[in-house]
Amino acid sequence: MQRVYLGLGSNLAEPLAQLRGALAALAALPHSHLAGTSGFYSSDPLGPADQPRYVNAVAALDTALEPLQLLDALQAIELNQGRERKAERWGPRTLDLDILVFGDLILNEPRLHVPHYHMHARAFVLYPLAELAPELRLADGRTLQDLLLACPFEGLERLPDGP
Ligand code: A4P
Ligand code: MG
Repeated sequence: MQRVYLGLGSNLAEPLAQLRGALAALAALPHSHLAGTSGFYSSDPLGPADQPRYVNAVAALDTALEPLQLLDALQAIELNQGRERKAERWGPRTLDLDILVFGDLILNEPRLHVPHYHMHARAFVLYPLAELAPELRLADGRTLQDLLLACPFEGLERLPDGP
């Protein structure tokens, strides 16, 4: 079993329901155990501004799946929840599931970069992650606490409604 942290994001078609649906699907993954879920956070869109605010969360998953098997499973969940992949970078989506951290692994394959290449500077990833793993150290040696110090909470709102 490897401890994996997953980023969840949605800004279309009832984001809270999208995240709850995704958590139920993660809990049902084979050879895996959903070990924890952060609260839900609202933030302004990063990227094109003409799209709704996002709701984000982080989940801890213990899994015996291989990294690419897990990616396939996550993409199947995204599609099942109406995700359409469009050419526009960082455009709106019903559900985005990102592998943030996969044990101590560093992967740079065409389909999978781990740790996730943009997580280091994103408040909507780092603050929910800190709820689950405040002592986390990335494979490159950087600690989550150091990343948080460089990443203001500004613009992020922890929602009263959680998982
Ligand atoms: N891929 C590579 N590494 C990974 C990984 N660690 N986890 C590949 C998941 N996928 C990974 O992803 C494109 C390809 O990345 C996949 O086919 C996979 O093989 P995608 O989900 O189809 O496209 P995307 O999500 O639009 O691209 P990208 O660059 O991953 O976008 P991000 O970084 O996920 O950003 N603003 C707020 N406030 N909150 C958000 O959650 N999210 C985005 C999307 C933009 N703005 C946001 C938010
Ligand atoms: Mg993605």
